Amino acid sequence: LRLETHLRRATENNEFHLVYQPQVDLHGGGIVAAEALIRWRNQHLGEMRPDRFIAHAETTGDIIRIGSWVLREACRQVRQWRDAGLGVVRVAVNVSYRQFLGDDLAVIVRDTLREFDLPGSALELEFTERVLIEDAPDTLRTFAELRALGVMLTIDDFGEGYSALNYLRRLPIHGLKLSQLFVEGVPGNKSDVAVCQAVSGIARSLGLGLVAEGVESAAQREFLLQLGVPVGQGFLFAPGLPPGEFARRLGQAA
Ligand code: G
Ligand code: G
Ligand code: G
Ligand code: MN
Ligand code: NA
Repeated sequence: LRLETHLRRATENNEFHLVYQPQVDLHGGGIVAAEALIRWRNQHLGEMRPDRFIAHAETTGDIIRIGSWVLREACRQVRQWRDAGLGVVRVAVNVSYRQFLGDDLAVIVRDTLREFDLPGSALELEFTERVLIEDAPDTLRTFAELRALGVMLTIDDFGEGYSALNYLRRLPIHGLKLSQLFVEGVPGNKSDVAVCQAVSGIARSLGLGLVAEGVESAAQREFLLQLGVPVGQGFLFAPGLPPGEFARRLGQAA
């Protein structure tokens, strides 16, 4: 069977699960949020990383169903963590551009928050830079509605694409994620240092939050701290963790 066929059946066959990668306060070391990352285990295809099927699912339209599952599962999980007294943790969910166009995202998000009796502040949505590039008519309205729900809105992998900085200024977002593409080279690579400084400057001057991705070494963490980046995510702290392991770490910090 082809990838498409397996992918179409994956949701009903319960083949997806989420892992949770901590976002860490670079000063104090505490966990401030978790990014939910999808994993697919299929008995014929084995373990499939998202970079092998998300783009595909965007083409076929399966991403609409998968994306709704991810949102619901992440909210179910954060409800459970809150009920267990593990603190007011927020979960960040990746939203693909196609999902953004497909349905009324704000309605889906509102209904899912209601279902699990969660405040909007329990959820963060990570959008790709495509929302800045493509001038979809409903973008501003949807962002405004999501923001009104109290949901945190961020631009993922910032700096990789051709970000329209003018448009960035008009979107009511809360933060940016500095792409690991540039974090990788600091503090040694001069042009990576320059891009990190520039993105940090953009975030500061627009009053946006900033999360550095792909933090793997103490030297990178030190550089980012010097730059004033508040939050980091990466293998230095933890990879994506099964929910039980993430909860264990939250519990230790509490
Ligand atoms: O092997 P890995 O570290 O990705 O597994 C993470 C956790 O996710 C494991 O504890 C396992 O119980 C759970 N898990 C693994 N595969 C699946 C799956 O296909 N579906 C669901 N619902 N959970 C899974
Ligand atoms: O977890 P990993 O580093 O393998 O993720 C690879 C890519 O897949 C990343 O760019 C990440 O944003 C994307 N990704 C992971 N989970 C999801 C998801 O639930 N939805 C979407 N749209 N993308 C995801
Ligand atoms: O694009 P997005 O930020 O959603 O993708 C997150 C991806 O980055 C996940 O696939 C995750 O496994 C990966 N990742 C997370 N931390 C690190 C890191 O420190 N180094 C590298 N190389 N990849 C990372
Ligand atoms: Mn992301
Ligand atoms: Na990213």
